[in-house]
Amino acid sequence: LSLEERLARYVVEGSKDGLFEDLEEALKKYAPLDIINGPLMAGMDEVGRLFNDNQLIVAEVLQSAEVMKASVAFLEPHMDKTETNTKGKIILATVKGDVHDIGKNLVEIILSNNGYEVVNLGIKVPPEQLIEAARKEKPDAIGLSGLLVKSAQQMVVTAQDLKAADIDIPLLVGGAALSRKFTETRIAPEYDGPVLYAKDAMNGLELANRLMN
Ligand code: B1M
Repeated sequence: LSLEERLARYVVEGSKDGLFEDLEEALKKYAPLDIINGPLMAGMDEVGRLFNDNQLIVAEVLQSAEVMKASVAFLEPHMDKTETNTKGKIILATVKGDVHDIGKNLVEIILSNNGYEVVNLGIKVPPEQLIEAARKEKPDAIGLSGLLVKSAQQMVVTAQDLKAADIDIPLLVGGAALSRKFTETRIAPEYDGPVLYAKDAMNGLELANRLMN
């Protein structure tokens, strides 16, 4: 197998045997984020496919998630960083009912490496907790992540609840179940402030930068 294929394999098989040596090798050829978005994500997509076909069980998908998390943690120190932490403050959360957090945590790494102060509220975060955090932290934006189809609907509810609490700071939304169209036609109309759809973590950073200017 090529290096790229081996990296995807570790994720699919949920195995760390040789993983870090191969990540070290990959760093000689690729930027850390390209390793994540390339072979590691290809592995995760394969996991999603196998799971969908009932060829993997949840426990196995969890092992794959462990490999992905360990890889991101290994690559993180090699990512570009700015020294300042003054661009703005962003609250991040995976919405109520959803436990998927690898994408959200990647967004956290990228934002905090690029000058943002991030308050990560974790997973299954109900609107009330977001409202409380928004009042306490006074962030410049709120970032919501969700991967399940029902999470897209949960984002609509979250936007309604935030609006009812008189919160109108920009919302940044992302995750596999969302699209730009859903964001513009279903979430944005329920909210008073801007609502922006990020297709990946890098795009999330670009949008945050645009918001702060
Ligand atoms: Co689950 N899961 N899962 N899962 N899981 C999916 C999402 C699924 C598509 C798999 C499938 O069936 N093909 C499917 C959803 C179906 C649907 O609703 N349409 C699914 C399901 C069904 C489930 C359960 C219901 C399974 C069950 O229990 N029967 C259950 C749900 C539990 C719950 O949430 N209540 C479940 C559980 C799990 C695990 C716990 C085992 C594990 C998660 C572990 C963890 O996150 N700590 C897991 C995993 C790993 C997946 C897949 C395989 C991979 C997700 C992932 O981490 N991708 C996933 C299939 C897939 O996506 N291919 C699947 C890598 C990550 C880097 O990408 O999170 O998409 P992602 O983030 C991207 C972008 O989306 C974006 O940036 C990132 C890239 O740069 N992004 C943002 C995300 N958030 C953003 C926020 C932003 C900006 C960008 O700004 C704020």
